[in-house]
Amino acid sequence: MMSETEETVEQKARYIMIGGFLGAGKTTSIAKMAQMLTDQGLKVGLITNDQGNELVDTAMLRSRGFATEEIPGGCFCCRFNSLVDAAAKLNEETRPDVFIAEPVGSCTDLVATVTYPLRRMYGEDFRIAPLSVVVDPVRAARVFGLNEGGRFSEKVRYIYKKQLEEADVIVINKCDILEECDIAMLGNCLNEHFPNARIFEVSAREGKGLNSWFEHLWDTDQEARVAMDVDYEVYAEGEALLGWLNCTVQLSAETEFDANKALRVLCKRIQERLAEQEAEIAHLKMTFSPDGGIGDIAVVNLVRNDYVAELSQELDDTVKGGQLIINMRAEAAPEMLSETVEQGLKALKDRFPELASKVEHSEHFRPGKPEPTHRIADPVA
Ligand SMILES: Nc1nc2c(ncn2[C@@H]2O[C@H](COP(=O)(O)OP(=O)(O)OP(=O)(O)O)[C@@H](O)[C@H]2O)c(=O)[nH]1
Ligand SMILES: [Mg+2]
Repeated sequence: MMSETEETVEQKARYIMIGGFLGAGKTTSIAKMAQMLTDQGLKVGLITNDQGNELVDTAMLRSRGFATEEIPGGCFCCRFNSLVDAAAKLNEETRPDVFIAEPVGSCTDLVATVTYPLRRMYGEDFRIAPLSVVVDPVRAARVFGLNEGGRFSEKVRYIYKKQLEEADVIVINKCDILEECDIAMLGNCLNEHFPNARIFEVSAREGKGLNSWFEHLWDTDQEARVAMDVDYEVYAEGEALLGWLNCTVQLSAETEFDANKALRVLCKRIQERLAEQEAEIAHLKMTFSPDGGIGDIAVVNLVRNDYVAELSQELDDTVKGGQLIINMRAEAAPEMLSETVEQGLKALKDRFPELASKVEHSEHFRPGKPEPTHRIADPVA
């Protein structure tokens, strides 16, 4: 994969940004890419980003041993200087050959607000790869009207389509859950709508199709062209329709309990309540880190109302306590998300009467209007 000359790699670190809507598989893809590069002897530095604090993605990537910096409390475009600081911090610690950054899943206009400013101000330090936008094929088929099913409202779909419009590379992920003919239909549809994007079909989880995508990101620099127009009023309204909740809870018990099962119970109750409220889930993700653990954590995800929550990482042993992190994004009032978590914790108590839960941090909100630090629409002007 590494066709770069060693000299170039030494001089400039590669900056790879993997975008895409909430729950599409960005973190899963980044973990695979980071592992592949590490296996090849390269040093990676990962940067996660979210509107809230206490991030599941950071916990997940760190648990796998990758140097990871997070930018909480706002998106890359609005916290551009923090992105540069995060890269500098990683540089001090590990001097990465490659930075891989995951922007917030409801963010768009990343080319004009992140990569072009990076190129102009820090072009000496970074070589910028094409922007990838990862899609969940079931979600995408619904957004483009190919299939029925739970959908977001129009302004959220505006963001979804804008993300794809600026993509240099569109990655149809989770091909393991679709028939080939469905993948081909979605591929044709995306190709019709976004003819300039290169399309890859992959399964990040199963590691299928990743090599050619990763090689493309390694071998190609992002092409300079005029960035797309974005209506920031519609973008802001779409962002605000998505309720955001992040919280951290300490769980403890006198006797050992099965944390995998506890996560399932909690997730199921939250899912039921959101379905009752007809609130479409974008992504509910939770981690449980055992007290005194040495890295192993349990992770549960849910990316649609009509889907089965999945434990993407499990703990092998029972535990007596640990830290639960909940990150939830859904098209719903943030207050409702907060009540839903309270009810979920109550359901957990009913199921595990000996379990005590203490909420240590909790925030719920609608993201504010994006106000990028920089916006460069034409990189050569
Ligand atoms: N079946 C299948 N599931 C996948 C694949 N890649 C990711 N997933 C699952 O999709 C869910 C979301 O994956 P993440 O990688 O957390 O998605 P994300 O885009 O980083 O989500 P946000 O950070 O919340 O925007 C998890 O349950 C993953 O296990 C895949 O190739 N196949
Ligand atoms: Mg993620």
